[in-house]
Parts: sequence; C-alpha cells; structure tokens
Amino acid sequence: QHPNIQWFKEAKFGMFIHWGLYSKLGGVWNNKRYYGSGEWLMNQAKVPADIYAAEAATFNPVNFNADEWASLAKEAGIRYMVITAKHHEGFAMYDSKVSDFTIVKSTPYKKDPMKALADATRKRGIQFGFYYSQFLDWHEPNGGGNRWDFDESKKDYQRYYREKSIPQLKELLTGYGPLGIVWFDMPGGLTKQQTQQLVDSLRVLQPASLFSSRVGQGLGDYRDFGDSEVPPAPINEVWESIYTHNDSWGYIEHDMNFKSPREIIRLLANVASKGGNLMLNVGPDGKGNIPYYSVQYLKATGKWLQQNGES
Ligand code: JFZ
Repeated sequence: QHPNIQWFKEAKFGMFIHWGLYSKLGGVWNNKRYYGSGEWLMNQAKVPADIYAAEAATFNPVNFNADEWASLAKEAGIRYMVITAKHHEGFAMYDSKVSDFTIVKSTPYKKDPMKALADATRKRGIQFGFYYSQFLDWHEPNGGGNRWDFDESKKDYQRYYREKSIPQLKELLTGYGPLGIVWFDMPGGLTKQQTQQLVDSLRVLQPASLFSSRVGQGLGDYRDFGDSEVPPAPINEVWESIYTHNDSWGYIEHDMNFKSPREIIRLLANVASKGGNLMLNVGPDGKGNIPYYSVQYLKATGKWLQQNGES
C-alpha cells in the first residue's frame, strides 16, 4: 500500500472537474447538438485537428475564480479535487513549455488557471490533483485516438510519450507543489514494463502523490470503478467511484439533468457505506463558470453533511 493512502481512505468526497476547450463548445459543433460526453465532441464530430485548434483563439474564461471554486468545494464538504490538465483533445489547460497548444500560448486568456487552483485548494486543506490523458491525444499525429486526420499505421506512440506525454507529466508533477493524486486515464501503447518505467520516473517527482488505477497494467495505488459504477457490496480495497453531476463530464449547454442534493447524498451514503470515495464531477463552461445547479446543489449537499455531522 502507498505510504500516503490514509487521507484518501478517509476522504469520502472528491470533486472532479472536466474543463478544456470542449467547455467552450458546450456540445455544439456547426449548429448541431451532440449528446453524451461533451469532452468527446472533437471525436464525435470528427473535427480536423487544425480546425479544432483554431477554437483556442476565442477561449477566454474571464470568469474563472480559483478561490470561488475552492471555497465551493470546501462548503460542499469535499476533501480532494482533480482537474483535467489535458484531456483527449490534447489542449493543455496550464502553462506547458513542450507544446504550443496551451491556454497560455494560444488563447486570449494567457494565464495559467492551474497555478491559482493549486494554491486556492491547498490554502483550504483540500488535496489537489491533475487528470492527464496520457495516451489519447487527438491533436497530435503520434497520439492515440485520432484516425480521422492521422494514419494509424504511421503513428509512433513511443515518440508521443517521449515528446509530449512524459514531458508534460513532468511539468505537472514539478510545477504545482505537492499533489494528492495524479489521475491517469485510458492507458494504451505501452507494455507492462514500459508502464512500470513511466510510473517509476514520475514517482520520484511526487513520492507522496497517489496514482489512479487508469495508469494501466494494475500499477495504480487504488481502484477506480468504471464511470457511474459502485460495487454491490463492501470490498476490502481502497477505491473510488466516479460520477458526473449531469450526464456529461465536460460542459454541455443542453444537458440539464443534474442530480438533486437528495440524489447526491444517497450516492455518497451508498459509496461510503461500502468503504469507498465518491468523486463527483462538475463541468465548468467556457467562461469559467461552474453551472448554476452544480453550485446550488453542492452547497445544499454540504449543508446537509454539516447538519448531520458528516463533515
Ligand atoms: C474516460 C474518458 O474518456 C472520459 O472522457 C472521462 O474523462 C471519463 C472520466 O474517463 O472514460 C472512461 C474511461 C474508463 C471507463 C469508462 C469511461 N471504464 O473503465 O469504465
């Protein structure tokens, strides 16, 4: 077991945040509405990488306020936060030096929101972590997943890991202070031995940080269930369930199916009764606003937890 697993075992409630260029698009491409997961829009609409990348020029989340997000989490009784530093679209939501496709270099916003968020959460005693899509990257010819622009047979995954994925992970693990979690997702392109090497090379940078199970090959520090999945009975393992507040991880403007405070509390109770943590996702929009119902219902959840002595 990881030496720093204790906080996670006791955490019960985490906040997942999917935020990227897809948040600005809101599930709409060429006036057509897409459903499901907003962060998959580029793939669903098979948007060419260069056309998609041009969207960055109008991504300007001027309403983003790290202290507001962190204090909302605090008020909701949340103990850890994991945010997408780079999702499958390939866009870095932080100041990356190894790519030009970043919020600092290719948007009018020009700032690094992850710096502010790392500070705001830590100030409130909330563990902070990054989600990073280590294999799927639809922006890169050698990244996993984009076959509508790039020929699969010409892809060099090793090169993608060497030139972007690993260098970016190293930036995230060295530039933002002590992390609670590195949340990998959708492994691919590596053997078990290569995955072990990846893990070893990152461990030294953040020995206290937990790594999620989706690093692949059974090498994570705790178990993640599939999306919206809870085990039927208690299990003797450290684990987490992930749910999203409505039906999409990334912001979709026409998805209003938000779980009520009552549903969230029941979900929390179900997961906690079986010994796990619930990491509940919110999808802020392209301006940097957390959806109204997420804010209201999270606050109500926190109030209930407090009144019932659970936080
Ligand atoms: C992945 C992503 O593709 C998705 O966009 C989102 O970020 C989600 C949290 O993670 O999707 C998955 C990955 C793994 C499973 C299901 C959805 N799974 O193991 O059941």
